Amino acid sequence: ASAMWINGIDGGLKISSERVVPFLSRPALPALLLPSGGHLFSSNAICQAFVDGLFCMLCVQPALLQALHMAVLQGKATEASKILQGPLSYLDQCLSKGTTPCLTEVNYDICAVLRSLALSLAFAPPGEWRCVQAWFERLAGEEACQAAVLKVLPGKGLEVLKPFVQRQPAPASSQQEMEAAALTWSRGLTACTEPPEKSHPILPQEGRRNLLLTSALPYVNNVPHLGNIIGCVLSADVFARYGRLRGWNVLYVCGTDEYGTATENKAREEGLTPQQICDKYHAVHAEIYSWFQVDFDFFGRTTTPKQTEIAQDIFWRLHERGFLLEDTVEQLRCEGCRRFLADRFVEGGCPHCSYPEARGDQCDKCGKLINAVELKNPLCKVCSKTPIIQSSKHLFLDLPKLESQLEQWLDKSTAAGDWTPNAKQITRSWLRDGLKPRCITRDLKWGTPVPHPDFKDKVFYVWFDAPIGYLSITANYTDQWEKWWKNPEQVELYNFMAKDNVPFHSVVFPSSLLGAQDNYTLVNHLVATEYLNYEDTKFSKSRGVGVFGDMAKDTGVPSDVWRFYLLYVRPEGQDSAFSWADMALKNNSELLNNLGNFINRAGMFVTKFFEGCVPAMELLAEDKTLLAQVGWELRQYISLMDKVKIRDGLKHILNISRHGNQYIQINEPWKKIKGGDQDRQRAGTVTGVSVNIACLLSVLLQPYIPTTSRTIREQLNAPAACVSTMLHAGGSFVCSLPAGHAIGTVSTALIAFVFKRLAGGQVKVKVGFIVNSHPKYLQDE
Ligand code: B3M
Ligand code: ZN
Repeated sequence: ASAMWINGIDGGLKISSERVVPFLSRPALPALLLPSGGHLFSSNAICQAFVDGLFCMLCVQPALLQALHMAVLQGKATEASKILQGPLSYLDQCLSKGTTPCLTEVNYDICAVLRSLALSLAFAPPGEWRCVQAWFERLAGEEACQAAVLKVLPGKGLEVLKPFVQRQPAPASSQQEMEAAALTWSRGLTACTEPPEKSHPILPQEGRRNLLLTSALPYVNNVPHLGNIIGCVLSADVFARYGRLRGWNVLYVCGTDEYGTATENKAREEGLTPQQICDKYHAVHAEIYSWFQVDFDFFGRTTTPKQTEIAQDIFWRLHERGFLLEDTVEQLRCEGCRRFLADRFVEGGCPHCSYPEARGDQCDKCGKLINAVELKNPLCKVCSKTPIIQSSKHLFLDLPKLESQLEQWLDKSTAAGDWTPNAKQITRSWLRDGLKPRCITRDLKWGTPVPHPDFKDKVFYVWFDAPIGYLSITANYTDQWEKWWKNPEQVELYNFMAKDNVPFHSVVFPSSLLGAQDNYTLVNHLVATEYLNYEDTKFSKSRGVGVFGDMAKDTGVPSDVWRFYLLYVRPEGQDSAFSWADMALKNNSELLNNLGNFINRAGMFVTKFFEGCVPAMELLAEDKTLLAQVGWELRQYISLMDKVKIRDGLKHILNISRHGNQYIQINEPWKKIKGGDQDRQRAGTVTGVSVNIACLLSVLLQPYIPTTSRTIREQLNAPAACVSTMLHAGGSFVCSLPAGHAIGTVSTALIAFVFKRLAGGQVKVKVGFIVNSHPKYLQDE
């Protein structure tokens, strides 16, 4: 076979006849160049890649998956074709009206070819769905498509999809599953109680899952940008909210990280004392997070007497147990400023990657830790003089002595807990390089004082001190803080952070706690995000690039919309980017056209056609299939969210409303309501099922967009127990708004506020950005 090269352009897969695979000397195999730059050689892998694209792009995706399951694995082609009947005639309609740009504009996109091929080969009886057929024929006529199809499906037809279909969870299609879904649905809310009100102080409870959540403590020298917000506080907030819905006993603490040279630098810049800077920026952070609806149980700070008490206690315990070493170190000292240049008081070339603006403790470019005297051409951050080297006595945490204990604990924690892959990998590479003693003292004034008489004028290094902040902040929340922090048997600890904070949380801080030997609760689940970029570049405070917390608020775009978009692009598993145009697009296509549209329609039908009361529902097979599909998406959502896959979880919520929209579109209740008795009853069932799905959606959306979620439930007049039933008790989709239930006033402006603003064509954002809103997505509003 001759080789072909399939290139990824604009995310679509296109074919070219070039025989180029850079590192393949004998281009004898078909190869697929992935958008990531990698290649796939095995034909199975290639089919898999195509089929993935096929499935995600297809608007009749759920039904097709189900049909493929039947046709490919069970050999039931006729039944399979019945399943596709509804969605395909809908697709046909859309094509005939030309209302699906995603389908008509794909041209000879390879996925579309395979998709239509699959449809036509297996299911389309001659003469039916003429537009679908014509569409397929037009695409299939393209030479490039024919070549691709021949290579990928060498005379095997649908069989080639077998390995793929087998790996998919069985879609709820069988009679049994439909009936089971209908039975669950019919149980309603009867068995469930309302979720308990939060009462402070929240303490671990016997017999419950007790989750202690922290997000990295933001430095107090700046205004957080969107990357900071999604990286820790917002991610932890979503998980905390989800956990509470699940009925777990959750405590979420955070606070500002106030010591360290970063604060002192900022104080000098602004002509304030470090304490004044802390007070000012603590308030700024608290206000921004509150605007973003981050629901901390307690938001504290590190400059408190409790911090001194607990840090010094841990220090003495380490000292008594022989885990601290004394050593004389060479340090940079600025003679102009008459002080030692620790950490952020000095900048120079990184000894590892040569990045010219590395700090005295860590390089922002390569992330490696640095010993300040190793910097190339170091300069004092204040007066820009070249410092001299002078020695001083310091204390070190003896990491080599703690290493084997640490490794034992790490093996257990990473095996049993949900550590993100980047957290495991960063930790492994630290251990592979071998641990060295780490200096925990500094010649500074602004910090927790070192209590040892020989080190009177020193303070603790901020990274020794800061994680102890989690404990002291909890101690400022409740005197019974030890029930959380010295209780590993009952408590599970989740640490949320961006990946550059990983080694301090997985190696250094656990070593301190292990060495202090006081039965501390150590991290069970370390959840680290990748980086969020800003458009095509990095967020940068110094260059003024990016969106900062206070600006987000000034744009007039509601907090829920910011949350939705940030969570939709959460850098989960890989770096991602914030983009204004994409935010407008995702809001319009997902929040408005998909979610908002569905929920509004469901509610409006009840109001307009049924005087505001949920109509009687008489479930047919088609309705039960939908219940089963929604149940399946709900279970996916739960299993992903349990593993803190927040972005992936959101995709399943959106799938549910896509199913719902399709269901309404196919059944056309606005027409049936004008028909005879049977039609009117059908309109009632479809409306009743839809408004119940809307209620379910409001529950699933609560962790992401809490205000909208609450508004939906208020408008539907939904019973409080729907929250606990649909998540907490095993996650089942039940009828929570039974026939006769009176809903409130459903306003069309449910989540449309922002989109109206965006719909004008442009949004002028105060901070100087102009956003195009792609108005074509709004035409059918
Ligand atoms: N303040 C670093 C940061 O904001 C640091 C985190 C401390 S977590 C205990 O990225
Ligand atoms: Zn200086």
